[in-house]
Amino acid sequence: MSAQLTLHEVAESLNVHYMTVYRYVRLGLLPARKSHGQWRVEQADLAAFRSEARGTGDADAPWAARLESRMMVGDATGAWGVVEAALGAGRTPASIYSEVLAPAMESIGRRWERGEVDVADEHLASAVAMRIVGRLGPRFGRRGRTRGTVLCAMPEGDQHGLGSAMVADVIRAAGFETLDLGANTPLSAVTLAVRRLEDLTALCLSINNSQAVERGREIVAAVKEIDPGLVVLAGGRAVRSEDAATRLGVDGWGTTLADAVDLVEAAATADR
Ligand code: B12
Repeated sequence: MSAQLTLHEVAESLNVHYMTVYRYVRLGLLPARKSHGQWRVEQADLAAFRSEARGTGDADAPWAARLESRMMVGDATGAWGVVEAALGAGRTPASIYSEVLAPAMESIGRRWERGEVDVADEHLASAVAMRIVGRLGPRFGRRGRTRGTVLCAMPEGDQHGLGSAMVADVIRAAGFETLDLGANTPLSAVTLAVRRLEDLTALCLSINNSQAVERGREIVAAVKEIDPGLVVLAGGRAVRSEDAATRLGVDGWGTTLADAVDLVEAAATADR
C-alpha cells in the first residue's frame, strides 16, 4: 500500500464501513486531503488516529484540532460540520470563537512560523474561517433595548479581519449595536463613520500587523480630534502591552474577546 490511503483502504484497515470513515474525515476526526477528487489519508495520520483512539465520541472531542484539520484543506462543509457538532455538544457561539476557532487560527499561525504549512494553506484556512464567522455571526444577536453603539475597525494595511469580526459579534451579544468596518479601513472611512454615528459608546481597533500600528495611531488621533470624549479601545497581536497601547493613545486595551466586552461595558457605564 502507498503512504496515502483511499477511504476504502482505511475502512478495510479499521474494519468499519466506508461511510463511517467518510464521517471521521468530514468531522475532522481523521485528517485527509483531496487528490484527484478523492480523499486520501496519510498512513501516519491513520496510525495516530488508531493510537489516540479518538473514535467517534463527540463529548471530549478536540474541537480546535478537528476544525483546524478541515480548514487546512479548505473543506468549508466539513469545517461547518465540526462547528455544528460542537454546538450540538453544548458549546455556545462565543465559546466556539474563543476556544475553537481562534485557537485553531493561532495553531495555524504557529505551524506557519515553523514552516510546516505554506501560505496557500493559511489562505484556504482563513477563507473557511471567514465563512464560519459569517454563519455564526447572526446567532450573536440579543433582543431588547440597545445599550449603545460600538464601531469596530482595523487600520489600512492590516488584512487580518477575523478578530475584528469576532469582537463585533461578542459585543453585539452583550446588547450593543455594532458596526464592523473590517480589515484595511482607510482613515477617512473611520472618521466619516465616527462623524455619522452620534453617541458612539466606543471605537474598537484591532491591529495584528505591526506595520499598521502607525496608521492605527493616526486613527486614534483623528477620532479624538472629532470627539475628544470618545473611548477608543484596541486589541490584536500588535497590541500586547501597556507600552503599545500608550503609543497608540488608546483608553484601554485587551487580548481576549471577554476583555473587549468588559472594556465596552465599562465605557458604557462611565460618565462621558
Ligand atoms: C490568518 C492570518 C493571516 C491571513 C489573514 C486572513 C484574514 N481574512 O483574516 C493572511 C494570510 C491574509 C495573512 C497575511 C499576513 N500576515 Co498574518 N496571520 C494570520 C494568523 C495565522 C491568524 C490571525 C487570526 O485570524 N487569528 C485569530 C483571531 C481571532 O485573532 P486576533 O485577530 O488576534 O483577535 C483575537 C485577540 O487579539 C482579541 N482582539 C482582537 N481585536 C481586539 C480588539 C479589542 C479592543 C480587544 C480587547 C481584543 C481584541 O480577540 C480575538 C479573539 O481571541 C496570525 C497568527 C496568529 N497567531 O494570530 C498571522 C499574523 C497575524 N500574520 C502576520 C504576518 C506577518 C502577516 C503578513 C505580513 C505575512 C506576509 N509576509 O505576507 C501578511 C500581512 C497582510 C496584511 N497586510 O495585513 C504576523 C503579524 C506579526 C506582527 N505583529 O506584525 C502573525 C502574528 C504571524 C506571525 N507570528 O508572524 N495573515
